[in-house]
Amino acid sequence: MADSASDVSVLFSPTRLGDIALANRVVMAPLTRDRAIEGRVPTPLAIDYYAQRASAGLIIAEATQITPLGQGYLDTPGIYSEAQVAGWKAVTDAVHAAGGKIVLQLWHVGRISHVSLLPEGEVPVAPSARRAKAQTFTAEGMVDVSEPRALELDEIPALIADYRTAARNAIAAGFDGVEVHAANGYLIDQFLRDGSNHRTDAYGGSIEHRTRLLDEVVNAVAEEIGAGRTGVRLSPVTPANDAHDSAPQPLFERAVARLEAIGGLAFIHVIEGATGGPRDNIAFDYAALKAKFSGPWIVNNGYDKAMAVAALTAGKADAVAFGRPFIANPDLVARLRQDAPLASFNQATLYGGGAEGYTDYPALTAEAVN
Ligand code: 8OZ
Repeated sequence: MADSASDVSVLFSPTRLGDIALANRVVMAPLTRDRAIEGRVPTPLAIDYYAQRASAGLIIAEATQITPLGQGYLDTPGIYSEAQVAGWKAVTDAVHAAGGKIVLQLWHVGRISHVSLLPEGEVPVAPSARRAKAQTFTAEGMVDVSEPRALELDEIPALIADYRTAARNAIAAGFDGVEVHAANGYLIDQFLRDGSNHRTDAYGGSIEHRTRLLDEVVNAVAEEIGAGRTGVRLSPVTPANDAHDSAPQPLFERAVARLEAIGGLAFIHVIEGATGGPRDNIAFDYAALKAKFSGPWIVNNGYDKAMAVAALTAGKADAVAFGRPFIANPDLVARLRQDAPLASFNQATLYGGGAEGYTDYPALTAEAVN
């Protein structure tokens, strides 16, 4: 019989997510911080910010747009220019020097954008020309998102090519892999759901059609950089950004089955419940979802140490992603290990600004960071 100490140790035991070896099961979830002020290049402060958090088994770096048209918030970073690749290279070098692993979250916001954030004359693109009931953060503060236009069928190959190029750029920038952002009501999620996808072509209508873009994007990325370096984030029942679907259980089971068929993906990362909110907003059978996939499974949303240990011990997950706890606790792994108190973050410095509320949250002690 395992005693309680060895039960807890599961959280700090090594594992592999595809080609990526992790020192522990504590993953840093992607966190948008809106500090990429110059050329949508990660701020130089991001070098320290991520290096401070390198004791995570894996860092999933913040959502990063694959193309200028994929941006939906002020000052989020990209991975489509040489300057962005160079900026990210400094980040990955610092994380690796500190002994960590880091993947990049590849992001296209689709309709969750505003014309002021896009290249001159462009409007947001989406599966269908239906505006989301959602707001975004611009130079003028929070505003309603703009009316999108529907992507033409013949634009989809170029969109998939943008994901492929972004994945190649991420590897050139030294990342250990990528996470395709297919969650939280952004472009791929907009295609998945019948609340936002009203297309009548091969990318809309049936579940088979609505899961096609996800499948093609992840296939392209996996082909480009290797399936073992490619992960995917899903959020089956989140209402974030006006995401909704009439039948999420069969939809996401089919989505995961298609990802399984690609073979050898590094991981699937599932947000359980409402992103950053209640875990039980809509009933959903996560075990049935996990049963469709033979690879590593990361769970997320409101986990504490006891919940994380319970999920790992019960075989419900291979790793647990913590988002908000990492903001004010750069040494979260050490704090969890020691049952030390967790600091809370300042909401006012979450998005935008400089070092304050970003790189100035202290570790418990200099030694404890390891
Ligand atoms: C918070 C603010 C802006 C964007 C997500 C990338 O929800 C985000 C995001 C979160 O996935």
